[in-house]
Amino acid sequence: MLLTKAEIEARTITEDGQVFLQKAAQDGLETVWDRYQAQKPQCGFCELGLSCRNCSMGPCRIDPFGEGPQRGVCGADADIIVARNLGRMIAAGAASHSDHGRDLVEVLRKVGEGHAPGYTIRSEEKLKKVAAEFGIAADGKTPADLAVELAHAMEEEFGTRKKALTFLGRVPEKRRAIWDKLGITPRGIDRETSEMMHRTHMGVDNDWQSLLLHGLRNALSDGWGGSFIATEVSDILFGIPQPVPSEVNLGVLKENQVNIVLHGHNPIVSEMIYEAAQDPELLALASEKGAEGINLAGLCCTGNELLMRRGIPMAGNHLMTELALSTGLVDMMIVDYQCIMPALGEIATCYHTLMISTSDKAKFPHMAHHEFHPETAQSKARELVRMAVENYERRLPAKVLPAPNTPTRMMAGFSVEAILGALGGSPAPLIEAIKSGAVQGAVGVVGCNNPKIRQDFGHVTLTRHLIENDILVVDTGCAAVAHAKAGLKVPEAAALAGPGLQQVCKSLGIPPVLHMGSCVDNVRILDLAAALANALGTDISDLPLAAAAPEWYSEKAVSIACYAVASGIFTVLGTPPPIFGSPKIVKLLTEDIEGLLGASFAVEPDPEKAAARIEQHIRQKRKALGL
Ligand code: SF4
Ligand code: MSK
Repeated sequence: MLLTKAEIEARTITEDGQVFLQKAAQDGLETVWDRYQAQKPQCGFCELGLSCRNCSMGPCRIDPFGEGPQRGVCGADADIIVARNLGRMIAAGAASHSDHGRDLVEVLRKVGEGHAPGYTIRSEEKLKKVAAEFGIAADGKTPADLAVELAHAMEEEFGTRKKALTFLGRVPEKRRAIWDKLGITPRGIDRETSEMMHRTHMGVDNDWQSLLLHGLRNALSDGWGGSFIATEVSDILFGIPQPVPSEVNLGVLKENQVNIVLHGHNPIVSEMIYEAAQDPELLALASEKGAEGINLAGLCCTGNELLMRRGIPMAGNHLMTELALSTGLVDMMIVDYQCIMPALGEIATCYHTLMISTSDKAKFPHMAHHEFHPETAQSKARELVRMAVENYERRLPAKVLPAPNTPTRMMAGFSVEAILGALGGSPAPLIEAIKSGAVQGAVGVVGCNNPKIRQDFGHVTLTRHLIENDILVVDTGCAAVAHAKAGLKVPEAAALAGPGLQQVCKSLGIPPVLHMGSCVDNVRILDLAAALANALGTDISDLPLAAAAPEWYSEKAVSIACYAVASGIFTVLGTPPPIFGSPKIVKLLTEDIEGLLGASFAVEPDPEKAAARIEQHIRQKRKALGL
């Protein structure tokens, strides 16, 4: 059934999204927005965090109006149930990021052992730096030897034999002292997740405050552990990102080229596909089939990883993944894991698109499974690119609709190293700009899309307000892609910023919104915040910084938000987390936690109001610093 203009505009602010929502409807597809409508009204108990199915005496639910049951069969009250549910969300998010990190460590080890043809060490500089942090001397060792030693040391981080994770060496002393005092210093990465699952089993930790504290520790094991390892090892294997121009929106899919779309999170597969797509033999085959080249395009965080290092254009963010297929131009979509809707395979059956899953731990209906392993990834990537090229001539002309809008230009690649490089090698110029007030502060605007929010509206509205008020925005994930589509990631966008930020951006030739990568790369923001605090001899919570996730949906985002707050960064969420069934927990997380951590959460669905709250927070922090 066709959608009205009003229905379409309520779903997304993006031009390409609006066109392809109608195309999808014409082709009879059911999209994420349709399925969301069909689910309404969603369960009120679950929205409030008041339902529990942790054991088979249940499922149980607590009546938020106080009329029905106030305890589950085991006796758990609303506070315990909400805290346990939140804890399990954090554990799932931390596990996802950290397992992604572990997969990269495995490749690092196999590269060192000579068992991963096609992969290499692209940044010996970072390999040596990180090895030194782990106490491994580089003298007289080959990069291969060092890679094996570092991989073994990192594997230890996942276990239980440590008092504190190694990357905590980058955390300001004052912050470490806070964590020690609260007993939330993360030990082993897997240990904290495993302990959370244990604590939330029936009859273990039944103190909601103790559960929440462990939630913070679990999230810190992600931020300063699993995700940190994922980002650093990706840089070692695939290179440290540097500023790179690119393009975004569905217009990056080319009518006259073989289009391969890469979706998911881990660059292990997509980097090999990138190499294979340069193969002269496969390019010649594409030409034989009538295509003018092999065009790679990214979706979600795998796309962001390739964009940051290779400048590969982005087709879109989370809510565009189904609509990308409706162009009829995707010859192959290759997925790894996380944020890949199980609906995608079935949608692709309406077109000629070949859908390929690649991870032993992520299989999907209606997708062909081609498992990637470091030993065979190079040949597997060539096989898949060949299949995509051969599929080009099977396009169904009646189903093809190229995007009517031209791709929007953008700039990405702002790793911490690239930002410090642009500043002349040290954070001092940024600190000076903050002291002078040219830059009032910095905010990480991160996270997903969610069909409960008009696509990209939350991100773009919030960010426009912030830069207008001289607040530098750094971003990752789907938020970064939203900003890019809105044209905020080109140096000319400095004209949209306040006078101080505009001046700084113009003198450095950078946009006012800096792309720092994928979701695991939120640790680049932590790393930069810690570097600024260390340079000033203070704590992260003293700095005029904030974070926001206006359209978050995933459990990973819950873990990210928790490690941001635990690291001292005030964090505003656009969609409410399932905690409102416990007024005590809401009060702790939005008010009382400030006294413990120097940072708190806020929930504000209206992005203009969220901007006002963040601006007020930044003013307060500046005042406290005497600025
Ligand atoms: Fe019900 Fe308690 Fe079992 Fe949860 S753990 S399902 S509240 S009995
Ligand atoms: S988590 S930011 S939906 S990809 Fe990377 Fe997934 Fe996007 Fe959230």
